[in-house]
Amino acid sequence: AITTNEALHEVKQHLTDVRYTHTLGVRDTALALAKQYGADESKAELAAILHDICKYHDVQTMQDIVRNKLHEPHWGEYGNELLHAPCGAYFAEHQLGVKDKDILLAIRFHTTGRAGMGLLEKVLFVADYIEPNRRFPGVEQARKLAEESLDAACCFALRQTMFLLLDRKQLIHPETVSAYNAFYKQKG
Ligand code: DGI
Ligand code: FE
Ligand code: FE
Ligand code: FE
Repeated sequence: AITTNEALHEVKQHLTDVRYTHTLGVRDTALALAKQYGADESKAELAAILHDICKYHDVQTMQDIVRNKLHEPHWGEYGNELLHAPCGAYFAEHQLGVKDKDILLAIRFHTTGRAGMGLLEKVLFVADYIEPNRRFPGVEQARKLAEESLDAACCFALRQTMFLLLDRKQLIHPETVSAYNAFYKQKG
């Protein structure tokens, strides 16, 4: 399996400096959250390092992957921003030999979330949202929530993302809605 150092070396070649700095922030935050909430720290670290590996990959190539390799064209029908998540998981599995299902799921759903997210998925989802280089209104509240409840932080991030998408008149992926509904059903 790929080591964390090999993974860092690999992702650096695919990312801008700013995006690489974000990735290091996600790694540190994912490690802290994994420790706090009892997730596997080495899985959290590798998932975090690799999560945005396809962020700057060619859109046409990624459209081709979600249609013809994953047979899940819906990823490309709700906005190009979503493609890097399932394609990142595909890249990690097929180019880097990552076999761990939890890591692959965490990368795959790091942008939309999904109903019934596992612990590692939640850790990466929240870490991506609150890592120290993130600056947006509400990030401080998200960081506070994450200290008390991983689920509360996930809910908050999903709500804020949907507000943002509505505001920008962008499509909301069904997994984003399902993830939101699942958290709120659970809370009642
Ligand atoms: O890759 P990052 O910037 O670190 O973060 P990310 O993978 O969470 O991507 C965030 C972007 O994805 C942001 O511009 C909002 C967008 N996004 C998240 N959920 C949805 C979405 N875009 C659409 N169209 N629909 C969604 O459901
Ligand atoms: Fe991302
Ligand atoms: Fe995110
Ligand atoms: Fe990210």
